[in-house]
Parts: sequence; structure tokens; C-alpha cells
Amino acid sequence: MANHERTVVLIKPDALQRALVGEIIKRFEQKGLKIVALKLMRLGDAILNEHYGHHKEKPFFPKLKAFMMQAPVVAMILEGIDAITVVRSIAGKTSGREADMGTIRGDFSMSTQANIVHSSDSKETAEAEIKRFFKEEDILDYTHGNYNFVYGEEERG
Ligand code: FUP
Repeated sequence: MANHERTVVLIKPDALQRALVGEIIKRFEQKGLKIVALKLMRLGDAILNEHYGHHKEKPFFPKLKAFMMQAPVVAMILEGIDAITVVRSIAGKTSGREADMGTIRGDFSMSTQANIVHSSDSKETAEAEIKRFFKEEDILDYTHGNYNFVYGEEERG
């Protein structure tokens, strides 16, 4: 049985302000990932302290939080086989200046802070982030019409 996973993506305030939301969602959709939750939300102090808790001693932490509060974010859950790794590859390296061309950050970012998207970095993180950003009723399971063509027979669940 293939490794079907769910992962969280946040489309950050810089992407909203630069009108890149559609372009970013398009890239995940065209890859074959399934959107199972999608919403606009404003992130406050408490949720950002939790979300970026691993960076709280870093000098850039207060500025990172202020940046994330500048505008709403688009929060979504994407589903697919090995979705966590696949989405990290599509996002690219943390710094837009180092990220490969063809990745979202490589194509649209010149920055480490304003780097367009966040994505979960492991199974454990994905589970925690799903609970952090979504309620049960935000997540809608359905059969994607293209499922049989996105995956081969032996990969399908
Ligand atoms: P990533 O998993 O690629 O999002 O990267 P990290 O968890 O290392 O960093 C999380 C966020 O911290 C980045 F998206 C942007 C911010 N950051 C800075 O602002 N400055 C830095 O030097 C490193 C990270």
C-alpha cells in the first residue's frame, strides 16, 4: 500500500500581496495533489509562537512573526502519495535566492523571510500543523476525478 499522506501549506502574506495565490495553488493542483482543506486566515501571536516555536531564540523571530501578521495567509491541506516530501520539493530551499528555478521559491522569491510558502517538514509536524490550523469540519474528503490517472494501479489505495 503506497504512503498516502496529508501535509499543510501556508501561502504567506508576501504571496497574497503579490497576487500569487492562484499561481501557487495551480502548481500543486497540476502536480496531482488533492486539496482537502482550504481557507484564508489571520495568524495571531499565540499560533505563531507555537508554529515557529523551534525558532523562538533566533534573532529573526520577532520580525518573522510581524511579517506573518502583515496580511492573511491561505492555509491548505494537500493529500497524495508521499505528499510531505513532494510538496517540500515543489516549495524549494528556504531561501528564495538559493532555491532551484522551477520551485515556487526559486521562481518567485528573492528572500529567506518572504519566501512565499510554508510546508510541513515531517509526518509528525504535518499531524501537529493539521490540528493547529484546522478543525475537523474544515477537512473534506472526496474522490478526485483524476485519481486513476494521477497514479498507477499498484499505487492506488
Ligand atoms: P522551511 O522549513 O524551509 O520553511 O524553513 P525553516 O523552518 O528553517 O524556517 C521557517 C521560516 O523562518 C522561513 F520560512 C523564514 C524564516 N527564516 C527567517 O526569516 N530567517 C532565517 O534566517 C531563517 C528562516
